[in-house]
Amino acid sequence: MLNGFTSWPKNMADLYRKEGCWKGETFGSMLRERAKKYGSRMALTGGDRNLTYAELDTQVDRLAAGFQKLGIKKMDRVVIQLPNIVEFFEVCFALFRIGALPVYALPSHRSNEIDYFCEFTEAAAYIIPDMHGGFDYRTLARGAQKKNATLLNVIVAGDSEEFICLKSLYREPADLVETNVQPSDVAFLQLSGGSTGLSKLIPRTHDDYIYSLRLSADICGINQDSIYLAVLPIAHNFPMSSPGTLGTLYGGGLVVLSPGPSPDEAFPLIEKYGVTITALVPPLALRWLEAVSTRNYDLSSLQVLQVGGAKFSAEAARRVGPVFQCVLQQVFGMAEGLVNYTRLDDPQEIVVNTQGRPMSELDEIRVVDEEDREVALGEVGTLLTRGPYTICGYYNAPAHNEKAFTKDGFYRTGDLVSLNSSGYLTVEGRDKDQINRGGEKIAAEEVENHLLASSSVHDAAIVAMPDDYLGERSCAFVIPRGETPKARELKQFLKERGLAAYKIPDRVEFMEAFPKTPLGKVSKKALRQLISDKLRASRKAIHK
Ligand code: J2J
Repeated sequence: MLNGFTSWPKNMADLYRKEGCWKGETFGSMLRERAKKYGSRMALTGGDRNLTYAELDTQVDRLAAGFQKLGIKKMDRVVIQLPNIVEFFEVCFALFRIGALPVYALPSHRSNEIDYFCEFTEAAAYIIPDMHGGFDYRTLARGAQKKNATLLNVIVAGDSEEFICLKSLYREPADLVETNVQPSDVAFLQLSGGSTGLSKLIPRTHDDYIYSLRLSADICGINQDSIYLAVLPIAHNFPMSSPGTLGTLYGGGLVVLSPGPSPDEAFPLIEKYGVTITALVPPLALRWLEAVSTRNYDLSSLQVLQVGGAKFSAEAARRVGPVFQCVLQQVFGMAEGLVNYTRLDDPQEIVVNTQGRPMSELDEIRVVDEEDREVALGEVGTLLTRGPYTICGYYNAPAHNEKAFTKDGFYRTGDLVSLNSSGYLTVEGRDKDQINRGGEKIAAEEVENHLLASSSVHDAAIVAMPDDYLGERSCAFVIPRGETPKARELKQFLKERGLAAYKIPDRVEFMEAFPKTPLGKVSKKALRQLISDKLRASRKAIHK
């Protein structure tokens, strides 16, 4: 068992097995079975690479043997930071097969995040592309290796320079030494959006994650004829599991990898492969809605367009069906577990106005007030949840877990929701200190701590400001120390500290003192009000 992992209480685990949620599968065995069943059918296509189920299975054995040769063992953590390429799946399944744990970094992460993941997980390896999006990932590897003695292996998909070349690792399938991987073992560490300090890590087991894939594939109508286009970064939980790439592979469909999310990259792939389902965050859905009329691609194969990760406005939701001639599915999920879907045959008003209902009958949800008392049906409250695929604790974070979970094991999502009489949830806001920048989550405290490291900052508070396109952007309120710095200097300061670009505040406002709550804490509510009033006033001035 992995140290720092909180497993389900025995009575709950027994229940989930008895109810048939956890069927005792592992990712390694799942791929082996799919290869037997679907052998010559295409599993993955991306760039200039295609793999059938049988080929993927063999490649995975070959690479798993190579990882073993390098000394990577069961329970070792391996930070993976790869773009949407076929190698991502070879790497993940090879690690699953030997029981090592991928830690899913995103391509947008920089030294601030990567150094932390490597250090916190005591990673044995870090796997990167050479260059992607004009950025050289080998520079991150050099920094991470300097700071982390345990990081013995840096593996590069591409030109490896002084590091290990991924291609050189593939051995004979027969070289693989069978590892005893249990369905109840942790399979990987996913990242949380975070609200306090750095992202917490989320341990997901084979049992619980595969259950979520099975349910997702069923609810989203995935079968052998499904063709899923991955446009969001594939390491993120939404395009990975709801049903995402892994749910599609679970169901025997084809996964098509788009190098990026723009209509000019994705639309040709939809036409070429006859894509049936894809997943977007709201700002991308808006961009695609605008792009359809000015592009000349046949998108008629599309049956389901999923939107999730952040609140999708009802007005935009109404446009999806008519513009794409397909079904909209709203998805409200979280890497910690719980996923809600609108169902494919739900009436239009449910699909447009709600974010769906939990996927499992064994998901327990409570909508509560500040004292954890359940609110009346239809009232807004904080969402708490517990269930067969929702974690019972973050990895190695006992103090944080005390706050993030109730005594009886419910996860505090930090989302403000209302529940209707048919069990559907509508997301009404948030009571966690986080900014949701079009699906990308920013923990305010993390960025505030970086700003406080500047000699020109006395105090800092980061809040969300409304934005037509992204839904929210971030605004940093800063009390300067001494002479007021320029906003651009502070942004540059954060960039130099290695912060991922999406975390750098979109706007900086200077002030002499922060508004306070009656208890004397900084009132973020007042700050949010202040910036949204200011934006509204400046918009009015422009329109005069
Ligand atoms: C409003 N807020 C939403 C929605 C997520 C499927 C889909 C999304 C994620 C994801 C995921 C929202 N409307 N439709 O993992 O499997 C906000 C909530 C939630 C947080 C989780 C999946 N869908 N959110 O976005 O771990 O605040 O997962 O708690 O990145 O995103 O973020 P994350």
